[in-house]
Amino acid sequence: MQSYIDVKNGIVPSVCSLDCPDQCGLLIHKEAGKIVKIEGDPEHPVTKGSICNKVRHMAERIYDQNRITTPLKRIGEKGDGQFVPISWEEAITTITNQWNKIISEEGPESILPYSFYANMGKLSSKGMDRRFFNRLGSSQLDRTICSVAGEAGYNYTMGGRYGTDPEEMTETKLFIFWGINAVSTNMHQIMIAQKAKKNGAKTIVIDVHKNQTGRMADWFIPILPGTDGALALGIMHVLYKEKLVHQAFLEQYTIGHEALSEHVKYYNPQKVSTITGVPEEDIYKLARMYGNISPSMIRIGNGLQHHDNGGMIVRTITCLPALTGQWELKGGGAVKSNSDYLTHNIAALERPELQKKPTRKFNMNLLGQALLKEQQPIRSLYVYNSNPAVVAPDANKVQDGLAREDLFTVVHDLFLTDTALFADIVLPATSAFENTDFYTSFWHHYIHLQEPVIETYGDSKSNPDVFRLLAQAMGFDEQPFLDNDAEMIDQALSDLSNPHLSEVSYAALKERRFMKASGTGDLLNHLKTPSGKIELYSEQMKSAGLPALPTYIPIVQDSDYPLLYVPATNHNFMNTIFSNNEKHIQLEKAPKLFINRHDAERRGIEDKSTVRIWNERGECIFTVSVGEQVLPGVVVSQGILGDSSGQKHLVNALTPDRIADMGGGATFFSGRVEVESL
Ligand SMILES: Nc1nc2c(c(=O)[nH]1)N[C@H]1C(S)=C(S)[C@@H](COP(=O)(O)OP(=O)(O)OC[C@H]3O[C@@H](n4cnc5c(=O)[nH]c(N)nc54)[C@H](O)[C@@H]3O)O[C@H]1N2
Ligand SMILES: Nc1nc2c(c(=O)[nH]1)N[C@H]1C(S)=C(S)[C@@H](COP(=O)(O)OP(=O)(O)OC[C@H]3O[C@@H](n4cnc5c(=O)[nH]c(N)nc54)[C@H](O)[C@@H]3O)O[C@H]1N2
Ligand code: SF4
Ligand SMILES: [Mo]
Repeated sequence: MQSYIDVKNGIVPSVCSLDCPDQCGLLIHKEAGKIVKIEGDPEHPVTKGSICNKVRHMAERIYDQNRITTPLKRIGEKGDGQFVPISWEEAITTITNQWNKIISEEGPESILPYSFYANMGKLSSKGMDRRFFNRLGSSQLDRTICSVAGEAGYNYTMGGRYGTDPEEMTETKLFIFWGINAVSTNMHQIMIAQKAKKNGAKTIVIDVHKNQTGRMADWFIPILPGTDGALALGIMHVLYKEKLVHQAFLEQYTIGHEALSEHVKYYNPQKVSTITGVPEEDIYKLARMYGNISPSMIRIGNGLQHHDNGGMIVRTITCLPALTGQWELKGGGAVKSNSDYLTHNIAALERPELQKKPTRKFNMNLLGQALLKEQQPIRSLYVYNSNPAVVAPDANKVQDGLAREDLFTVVHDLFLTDTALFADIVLPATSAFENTDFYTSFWHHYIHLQEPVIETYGDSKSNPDVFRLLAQAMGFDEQPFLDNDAEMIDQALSDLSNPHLSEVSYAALKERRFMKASGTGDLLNHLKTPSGKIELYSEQMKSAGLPALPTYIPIVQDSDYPLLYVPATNHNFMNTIFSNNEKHIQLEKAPKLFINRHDAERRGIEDKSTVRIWNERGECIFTVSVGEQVLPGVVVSQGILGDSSGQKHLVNALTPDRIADMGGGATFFSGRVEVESL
């Protein structure tokens, strides 16, 4: 087969690498070897040729004049952005000399990798990098910033990240988008709901902000942050009381349904209304709709779990489809994540046996504390696939840590990000279009192969290639460091214990580009909970010191600041990706802070005026939007923004670095603030 790189003029297939559930099939149009246009692949069974605006304009990022093309060495103060180009040889030698010195003085655990899934490719995010740091004996990172709390809550109930197949949702009659801004973050889920609407399906959105997703709903239900668990319990109360539960399903497929029916008597709609801000009659109406319309599907979003009680919220909502027997129906159930249908051979890829002894592990949400407070200090940080100076909670603390003179920091990225400004050495990264890799969606059921479609940009290198160079320079001569990309994919897709990938192999993927997980329709007979049933009552949770039955636990009141602050993501950026690209900045326009009219009036704040928002951790300046988009007591902004544009927009300066109830998750949306007119 001809390599896609060799195609100078023409259209070649690809897949989107971004941290987005849709994982679209793409067609890349090339002229003279360069990308001139990106569109959706109409042959992709789920995404069917449509893609978001962000990626439609991806070429402007790939060829952005500010992209870094060579390794760089810092010559100014940390944070001020003065660098000079150096060779790869000098860069690798500088890094490994520093590391050898640190290891001899203070041991390998003084080195910490920091990464996330900005490039979702398995080789790019959990392959040669994991092999390298295992062998190095560095400290390990617990990658908790995104979805762990909710996944833990979902898994206690359902036994794994298994949910409804999006391709079956044409049958769905009721969609509940719960804590997800799907118009921006899962657009094909919206397209499926809109198609189902032609067959009479209804859409409900439950959110703290009437954003673009709330505005397209048949019914938008505003709720106070962190109270969704109580709403779900109120729905259960009505379902049991009005005999809208599916008794035969409960008996056959669940444990704890009797205990639950007693337990939810406490959560009557009157009480739940006081907690959630949802009117009592709306709680009845919602419960009756949920009890009477089938198949129904709950799309469980990330917004729910970025709270102190986020794991329990998701755990509680996850019980609902079982109460009405939705899992038996095509298009019924829920989706939090479908990742486990596509689990590959992780050990073959990451090689845990290369680690000679267990090392300390840091929760990535506590990076600021880790850099500033450790008894045995972290002396070197290696950042890739992530931009912690902006995305991590309590970001001022993180930036204070990054500014430490005695911290040797390496950042591998495509751009001089806010984090890279603090680096001693910056390494240029390839874009995903320049790499070989494989991708699995966490929403639909497909696995994709990516082969390079364009030449490497400048002197940039892929994540696996940089770790191969580092391994060689450190004298790691074991076979795992000699494997090439194709061999690594082959290993990751061989000896699979996951029956859903029984037909998938590197060879098959090379021929077909994407393949669907098989045998995914029989979830109820293969539940991986301890009891093999849907666990409405969970012994496992009890052993972990959590209530065994779904229970409403309020978020932590960490201060007396009067407003709850929810800084979620925006439409035109992907976390911080695109936030430095001119085209996307223009599309996104100026960020706003949404405040309720009552709260604005009490503070003398007028619509479109400039406000300061602050708490004990930091402050931001925003233009305000006054109205009814949020309930009293709540303020919302959109976008994970930084200050380097010269504006005070570092939203994570305000967010707490407390840890959620499950999985070590983040609590971005459980912080409190005050707002004043400037
Ligand atoms: N355009 C775009 N797409 C993206 C991203 C992006 O930055 N931009 N990021 C990607 C990533 S990494 C992820 S994890 C996903 C996240 O995408 P989503 O799953 O949509 O999650 P969030 O954007 O965190 O928040 C979703 C919604 O939760 C609401 N919310 C916050 N707290 C509560 C609450 O207590 N109750 C309720 N009911 N709602 C609440 C927020 O107002 C927001 O509308 O999107 C991915 N896709
Ligand atoms: N306030 C607030 N904060 C949040 C959130 C929120 O909703 N609100 N959401 C949280 C969530 S859910 C997430 S997932 C995190 C996301 O946090 P991150 O994953 O850190 O964010 P990104 O901005 O997606 O990516 C970071 C960097 O990776 C680089 N990159 C992309 N591809 C590659 C590659 O192949 N190699 C290398 N070396 N680098 C690459 C990009 O250029 C970018 O600068 O943010 C979290 N922070
Ligand atoms: S960011 Fe999401 S919607 Fe946009 S092209 Fe990538 S996978 Fe598709
Ligand atoms: Mo995320």
